[in-house]
Amino acid sequence: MLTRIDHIGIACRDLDATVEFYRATYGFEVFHSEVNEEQGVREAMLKINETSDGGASYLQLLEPTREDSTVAKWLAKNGEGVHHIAFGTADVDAEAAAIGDKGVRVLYEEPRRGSMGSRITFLHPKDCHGVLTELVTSAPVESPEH
Ligand code: CMX
Ligand code: CO
Repeated sequence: MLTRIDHIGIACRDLDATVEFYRATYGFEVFHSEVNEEQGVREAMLKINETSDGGASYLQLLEPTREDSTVAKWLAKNGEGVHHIAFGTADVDAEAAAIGDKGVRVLYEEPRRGSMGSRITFLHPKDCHGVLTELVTSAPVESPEH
């Protein structure tokens, strides 16, 4: 079951300036930031609210760390803006398998590491009416064993 909007991923060229926009305009503070070399991003997570499944919803601000990253490629084509949405689930493996069985392309054979030790995978935007869609199982609240 998908139980929350975990985050909305927003591609930006200048992470610090974008963080400052969200702080000054809306009062959102950075909850967590990290570099994910595998994904080729420097990111800031702004927590918006906690959710009834024990998780939370965030904005994920993403700046590419290298020119060949997916976000750099997307920025070059589209400019800054909403890059993907992410649904939270207690079991990303089962959700990915079930959605894959419906004919939607799941981009990773095994979930990979996402923000704050989460496990993530992606669904191809061309199979999701143009929306790059991520599935997330966060750690450690939902998966203390990981
Ligand atoms: N949203 C909607 N459509 C998208 C898209 C996006 N974010 N990214 C690409 N597309 C579309 C393109 O517009 C293109 O469509 P057309 O053929 O009609 O022009 C098509 O998909 C292919 O795009 P591409 O530019 O050739 O890009 P690739 O196929 O090389 O990569 C994708 C697309 C989805 C496979 C790649 O972006 C990917 O693997 N994404 C998952 C990983 C990721 O996004 N990581 C960064 C975030 C990390 C995090 O959230 O933690
Ligand atoms: Co994301």
